[in-house]
Amino acid sequence: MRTQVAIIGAGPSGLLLGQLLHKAGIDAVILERHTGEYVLGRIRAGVLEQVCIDLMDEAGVGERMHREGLLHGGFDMLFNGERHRVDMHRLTGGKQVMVYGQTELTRDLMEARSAAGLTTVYEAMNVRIHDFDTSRPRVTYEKDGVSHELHCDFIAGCDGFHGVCRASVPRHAIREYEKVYPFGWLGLLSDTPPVHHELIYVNSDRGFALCSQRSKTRSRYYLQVPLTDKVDHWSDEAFWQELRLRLDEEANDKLVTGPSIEKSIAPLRSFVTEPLRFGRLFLAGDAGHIVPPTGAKGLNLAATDVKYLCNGLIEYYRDKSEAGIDRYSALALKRIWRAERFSWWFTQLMHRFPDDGPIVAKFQQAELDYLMHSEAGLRTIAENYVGLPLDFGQRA
Ligand code: RFL
Ligand code: PHB
Repeated sequence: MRTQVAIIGAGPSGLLLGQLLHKAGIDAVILERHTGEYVLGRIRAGVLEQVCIDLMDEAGVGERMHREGLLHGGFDMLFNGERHRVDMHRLTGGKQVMVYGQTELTRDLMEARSAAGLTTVYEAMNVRIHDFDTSRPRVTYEKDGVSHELHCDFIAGCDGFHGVCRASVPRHAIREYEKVYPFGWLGLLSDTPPVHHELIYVNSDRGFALCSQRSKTRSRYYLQVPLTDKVDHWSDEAFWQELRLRLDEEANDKLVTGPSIEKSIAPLRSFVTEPLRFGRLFLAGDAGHIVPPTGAKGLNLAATDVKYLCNGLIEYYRDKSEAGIDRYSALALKRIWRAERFSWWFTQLMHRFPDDGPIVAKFQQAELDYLMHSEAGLRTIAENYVGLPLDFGQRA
């Protein structure tokens, strides 16, 4: 088989890239290790920035998102028993974010891909990438026990943090930066109405909590937990009890509890790979970087990587110019480091770290108190949360 771009991974990065390339008349094949149902079963991101919303529109798959997504113009911060609202809409000159689950976004992209008759090979096993330091890269894989070879011009590594693409790069050619946090997030999804119409980020003496949502009838809550905790040891009852202890009276009065439909623990990590291009191989999304979820940036960064990469590939095929693909790594990394910085800062501001004493909790409360009463402080949070424009830092 032959294609122009071989995309490894059918998560949001791979599917969005496939769709944008298709719109530009560029042929791509996607190879995915798991089944489509498995990919859709992973409960992950919930908040889309405007640039991500725009990219879904550009890919021609925004219709259901606009119908079902919930636009949010602000969120609450709860600390020291008090609630403060960050009015993103006012602070950023009218910008908003959209609550629309990664599962739904992935489903829309998958359906558009199959409606257009484009090739995605699910359950592609033992995917290996070859010769990406030449002009004739190849990908080999097995499907139903049969070996296949895919010839291509480029390989897009959209295969997430544990994928094969980054792992195939010679160690001397790559630099990795990493910080692992000493706690995880225990997430619970339930068919109960959200406790509040916007998100609530909570810094409490018992640790961080987040009240999020997927729709007006589906809630997503998170609790900071020690890394040693196991999800099986958390009954739904224990989860709700602990959440109540981290919320204020107003939220506790409104909280509706119910059985979980999903419960899992995610570790928190900051991670960046430099560069993101190795000859004819490009890394995009979680394959190249990870952020802790506190700033809701992971999926959004994946989408903007894909946009930069797609622009470069279009320039290559349409204008016969390599300038765009040559720029990809540096351009994407600039945006990535800004989001990494924000996510790390917001994480250390909102969580209890095991080695920090009571003085650090006081520092956090003083910083939060300052930020919530300073126009500049509020704006810096709002501006980063809604997402910096694609060309931020490049304008005169
Ligand atoms: P994915 O989603 O991991 O998809 C990679 C795909 O590649 C496949 N794969 C392979 N296929 C073939 N061969 C191999 N050898 C392969 N190895 C792997 C995998 O099966 C998979 O299908 O990466 P992608 O596409 O780059 O997307 C990234 C996002 O999923 C991620 O950044 C976000 O979910 C992060 N995230 C959030 N991001 C936001 O923007 N806003 C949020 O509110 C938000 N909340 C979150 C999050 C992530 C979380 N977890 C669990 C990590 C909340 C949580 C709890
Ligand atoms: C989510 O709804 O899953 C979510 C929302 C905001 C975050 C992280 C996760 O910062």
